[in-house]
Amino acid sequence: RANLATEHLPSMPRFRESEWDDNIGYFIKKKLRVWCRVPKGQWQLGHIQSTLGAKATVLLLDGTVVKVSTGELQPANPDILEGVDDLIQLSYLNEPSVLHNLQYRYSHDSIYSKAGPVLIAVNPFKAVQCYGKDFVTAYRKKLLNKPHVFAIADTAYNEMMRDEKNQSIIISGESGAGKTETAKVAMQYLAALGGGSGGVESEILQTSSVLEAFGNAKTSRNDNSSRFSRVVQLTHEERSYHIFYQLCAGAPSGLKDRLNLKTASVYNYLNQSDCLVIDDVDDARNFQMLMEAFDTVQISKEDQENAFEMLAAVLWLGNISFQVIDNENHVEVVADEAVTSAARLMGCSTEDLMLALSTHRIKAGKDIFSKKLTLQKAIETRDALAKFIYASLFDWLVEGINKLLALGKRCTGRSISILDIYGFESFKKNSFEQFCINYANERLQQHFNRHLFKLEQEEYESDGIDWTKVDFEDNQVCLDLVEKKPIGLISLLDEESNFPKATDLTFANKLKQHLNGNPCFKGERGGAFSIRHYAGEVLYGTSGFLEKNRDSLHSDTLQLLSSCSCQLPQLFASNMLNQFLKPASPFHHMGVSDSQKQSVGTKFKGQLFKLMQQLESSTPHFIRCIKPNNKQLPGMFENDLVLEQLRCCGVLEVVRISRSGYPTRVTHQEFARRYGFLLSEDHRACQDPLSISVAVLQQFDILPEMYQVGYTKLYFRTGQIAALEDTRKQVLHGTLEVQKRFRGQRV
Ligand code: AOV
Ligand code: MG
Repeated sequence: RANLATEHLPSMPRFRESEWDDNIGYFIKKKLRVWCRVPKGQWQLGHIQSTLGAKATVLLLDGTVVKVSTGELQPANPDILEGVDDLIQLSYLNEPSVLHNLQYRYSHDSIYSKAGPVLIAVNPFKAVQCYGKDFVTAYRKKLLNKPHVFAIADTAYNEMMRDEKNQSIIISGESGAGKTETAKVAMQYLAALGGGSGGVESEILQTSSVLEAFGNAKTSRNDNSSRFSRVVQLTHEERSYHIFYQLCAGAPSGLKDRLNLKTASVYNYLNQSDCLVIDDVDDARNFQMLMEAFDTVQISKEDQENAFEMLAAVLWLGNISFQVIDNENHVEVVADEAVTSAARLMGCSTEDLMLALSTHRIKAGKDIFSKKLTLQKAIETRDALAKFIYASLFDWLVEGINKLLALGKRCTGRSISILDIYGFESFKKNSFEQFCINYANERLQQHFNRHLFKLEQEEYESDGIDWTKVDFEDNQVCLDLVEKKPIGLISLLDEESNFPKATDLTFANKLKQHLNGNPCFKGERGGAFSIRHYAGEVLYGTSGFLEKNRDSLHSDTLQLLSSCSCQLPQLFASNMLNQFLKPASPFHHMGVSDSQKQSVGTKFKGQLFKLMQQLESSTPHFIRCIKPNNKQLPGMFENDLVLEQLRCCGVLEVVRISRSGYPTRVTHQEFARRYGFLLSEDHRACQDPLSISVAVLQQFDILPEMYQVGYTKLYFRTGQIAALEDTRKQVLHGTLEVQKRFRGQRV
């Protein structure tokens, strides 16, 4: 992290952006370049010729002369700063300069840049040659110090070893920005560090192939998007999880027969979005690769077969249809290939499945009687079963993989976590899924803010450091809107979900009634509402919110699953029941009532809190992925789109804060202990840690503007401690007399 950043251009005038107007004359005199916003809105480089009042005449680099108001001009950085690695090196940090720097690097295939402590990764949408084994070695041996995910992973590893603290690499960015790819690059590096004889490297890397097949799907934003629920309903242009299409296209004929498997177009859960294939993606071939990955992560053939049975069962469930039998809209299941196939794959009788999907047993006192379901209820019951099987299958897979990876491996007790989640989403139509996704991103953004702005500034203040505050967008108000009890969105949703007569519209009205005072909330027409997220305003339709939040699995369905002769349905059911039953209570199927079950929203919030706790107890390393265009195309850098992302994820403020801040901090005691021995003995004798520290700083001529002395700690600008560390190393490795060698020398 040796960035001796801002001080290397002493001849440049340094002024705040608000002082720019007073410095225009200097730019004319010295013929310095400026950014000029031409009438079309784009920024172009030029030289100011003259000014008259608030108007300036500017000669652009292409030879044209334009007249613009001085408000449309910004100082440009000198040539030698073209394409610097770290944005904090820029003398001028205005938006056109930052954009130009990133674009310049991008056009030279340097997709990684630093913004102070944060790594920026701009999605290349093509193969870039910087991930080979030679690159791993080069970063490991510190032969390369250009910004890279490898460098971040290396720092995380070193800090874990040095500080004996857990680390986390937190990757964020919009959908399609490159988070998952970046996470894989980080894993590649860490696996290579930990690899060698055990061969854990390929196992770990292959786990992502398996998890992606079951957890990723095509959306309109990203052909390989990380998702979480979408088994039963698809939006136009989108697909369900890759695994379904891979299985249908790639299963060998024996397996196909055993599963009674047809082509993807036959299944309602897959054909409803008119999108069965992805350009340039061969599902059948990917199925072969998945089988290899399964073998590598040592999932047994039997388990694989069981998993495929569950997938086929889900597909057939989606084809089960109902026949209305009376004028109250009650139904019976149509006895056809769909229901017989689903029943056979799950290991239950067709009659039992038909019964579970068309009736619910109700307990009244001691009696239990059967009630026929309406068409709507029956469809909900069927879809809930399909979703439950798929979700359980995914959990089972993750658990299995974790067990296999941990098997016989040495565990040091310290960890590096890599966080890759679904990115912020705003579609034309947004529903409960987008709400959950965006809420999670909102929480992560707060973690980012806390670490890079809030905690930083609070620490300076409480330690008495002279310091200019940098403003940042606090998103607590938006989080309150979602989380507050009892009047937050999730609480209100739960309340409405438990109310039998509630509809999506009554829910929408409830929100309007209670939340309209929150500045991040707006009730919209037609049962919609909008939330002002940190990354922009999103319009949500309430349609389906209640049902998706309830995600109710009736106790009859659970009982059916636990009576199945196949291994997995049984396991899924007992896992579910174990969640509800305290160890002491008797095992009783009818004991699970819907009100005992946590809603999806509340469960999601709980999981998110757990995640945040885990992140809070580790040292964070942030990677911000940027999507340069919406077309998933290489070589296309859309300024406005990039700027929007830089703005809303706070990158520009981070650069400002790191430039004016003191990223390295050490307590007086630590500092004295580590560097005190560099002083002569008479300096060291009978002195307190603070005096020793100050003496070290003076002896080594650390410039006063490069550090600050707080009540408890010393604060250093970027790069300063590296120089001292070097000296310390030299002294420890050499055996020359310390005092003689260093007294009076400049480091
Ligand atoms: P995401 O994880 O951020 O979206 P991905 O990591 O899936 O986005 O990236 C989307 C696509 O961009 C990939 O499928 C690649 O084609 C391309 N891509 C990203 N990073 C690189 C890279 N370093 N080199 C080459 N191509 C890349 V989402 O999960 O939708 O929020 O939910
Ligand atoms: Mg992803």
